[in-house]
Amino acid sequence: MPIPRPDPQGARVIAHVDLDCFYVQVEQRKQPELRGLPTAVVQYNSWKGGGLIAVSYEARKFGVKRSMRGDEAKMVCPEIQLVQVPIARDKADLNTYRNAGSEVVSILSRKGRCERASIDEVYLDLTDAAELMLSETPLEILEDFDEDVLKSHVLGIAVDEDKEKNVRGWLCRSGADHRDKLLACGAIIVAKLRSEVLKETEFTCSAGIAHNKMLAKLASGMHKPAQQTIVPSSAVKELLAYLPVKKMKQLGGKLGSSLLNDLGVHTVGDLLQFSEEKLQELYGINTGTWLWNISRGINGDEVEGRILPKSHGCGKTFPGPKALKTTSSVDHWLNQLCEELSERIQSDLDQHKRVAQTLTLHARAFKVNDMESRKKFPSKSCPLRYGISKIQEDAKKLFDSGLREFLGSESNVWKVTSLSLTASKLLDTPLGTSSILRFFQGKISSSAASDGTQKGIQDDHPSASLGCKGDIVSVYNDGQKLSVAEEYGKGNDINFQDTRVNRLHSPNRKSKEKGKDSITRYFSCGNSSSRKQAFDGLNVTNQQGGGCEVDERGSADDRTHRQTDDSWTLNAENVDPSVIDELPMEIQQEVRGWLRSSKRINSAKGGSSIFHYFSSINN
Ligand code: TTP
Repeated sequence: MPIPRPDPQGARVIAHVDLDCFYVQVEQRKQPELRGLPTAVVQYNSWKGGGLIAVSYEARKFGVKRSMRGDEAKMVCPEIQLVQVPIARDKADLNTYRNAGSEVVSILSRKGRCERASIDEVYLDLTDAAELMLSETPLEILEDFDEDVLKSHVLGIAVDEDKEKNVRGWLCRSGADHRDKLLACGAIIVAKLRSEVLKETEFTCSAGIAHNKMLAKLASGMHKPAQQTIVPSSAVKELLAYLPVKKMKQLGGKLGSSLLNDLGVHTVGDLLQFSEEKLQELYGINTGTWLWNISRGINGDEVEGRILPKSHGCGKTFPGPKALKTTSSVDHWLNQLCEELSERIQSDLDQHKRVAQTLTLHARAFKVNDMESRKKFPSKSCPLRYGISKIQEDAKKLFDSGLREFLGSESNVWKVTSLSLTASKLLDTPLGTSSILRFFQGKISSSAASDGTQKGIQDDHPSASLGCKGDIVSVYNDGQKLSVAEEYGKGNDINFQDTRVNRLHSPNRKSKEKGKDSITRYFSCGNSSSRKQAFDGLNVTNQQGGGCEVDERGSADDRTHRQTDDSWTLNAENVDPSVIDELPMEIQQEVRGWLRSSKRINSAKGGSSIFHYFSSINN
């Protein structure tokens, strides 16, 4: 559901930068002899020459489109160069494209807050940089404009033969208001960034410069390739008056259809005839206000300051005769996907110290004897455990659980047409704590998933306590864009509600919610045996020489703590503080809390029991 945010006080300068025919440019950089030639990147399958996923602007002139297959493209443009996407593990390998996108992001982030919105799209908040430029250089006296700035398209100004002169006039006109002056500075900064991108990466990109994200995004696609478009406030009304509703982000689906069919609204500007109250009455308070806002070009969404992906995903589709019909074929592909996912989350952990918390499986399937059935294969989530074999084990359990639910009591023959896995809820780990965080994940997971039961597996829909919206996967027919769209949160449709993991990691949560928060809540949930199980891995060793060891060893076999019946003895005096210092801050606070209580109990009774401590919290 769209969330209405009023434009903040004070003008902002926001840019949306989008690389041109991105995969083609990456392939042309690898093979420079392809530059300037009509080129397309094709999906790896060989049916009718493979599906086109990116088309160069030279090929577009011949009428080549992304929806075509290679053979069809050759018919409309015989000289087209078809390049295959790289393949790894029998599926498309997008790493080259991801890395190329990261090169661009690192350049664009030089001038302001930067949000990586997809594999090839970035939002920039250039407000501070523009204000600074304006305070240092009055635009009226500027003479030396970069050629790229003068080629900008400024919506609303006359486009006659001397366009560059008009643009120059707009950029440095003396009567301009502050908002327009900021946009002019934004345009100068963006043109410079684009030329740096070209020089350093050889990629061209296009950009929109406006006062908010929504308008910047609309503008970046208006003039492509290698151009930029500026949206002054005075041009917004006309821009929206002609903008078909379906072109607006979040109006492509049911909401847009309802506007069209139920209200006869064809363009975003048509919405202006409805009062806010009327729109709220028809579509609810939030959506109503959001519609009222967008029809006036109001959008207060912040540029998020995120240059790393929100999640990692990989998927594969099995169209037509390729549909998977046996559990062994599903297992085979899940194993491949898990290997890729594991590699990617491990590299994220190594490079960026981020730990993924949630594993989600999405699938598409149908019942062979019940083709009419509209029932969807439910998406399933569970806490993510690191290590290929653990991810594989959990992914299979998620699939089995989904399949059971999908089939219900019927023993139907099924076919799976797409599989995808997502690792989400990527949290930063303070330096040195990754092993401990992984330990916590491992424990949550093992108590949830590896005991052979369905514990810990969650339906993946908004009402579930863990996971993301069931409809986040918009599977492109090649299964490729799926992962990247998801990764960078394209479309704002990832809505995680991972309450359990938040309890462990969110520093903002009050840690004393009647004594049942974060670790203690986790440990104290369930019956005493699950509490015991949860605590097993924490390997609290009451060593002879003193010291409390907290490490990853957690299996029942290598337990080194002393256990008597259902209690663990802990001598708080002997706890090595450096071990606690390794924990994330919020967990440190809690562990220190335990120890304080433990000391109090110790001094009162001459001994303590963590297990009893947890029991007392629970009671
Ligand atoms: P887009 O930005 O949608 O398109 P583009 O960069 O190819 O072309 P344009 O200049 O019009 O922006 O997608 C970025 C890349 O994502 C694209 O080069 C290939 C990939 N992609 C897919 O693999 N499958 C898809 O269905 C789409 C839409 C894109």
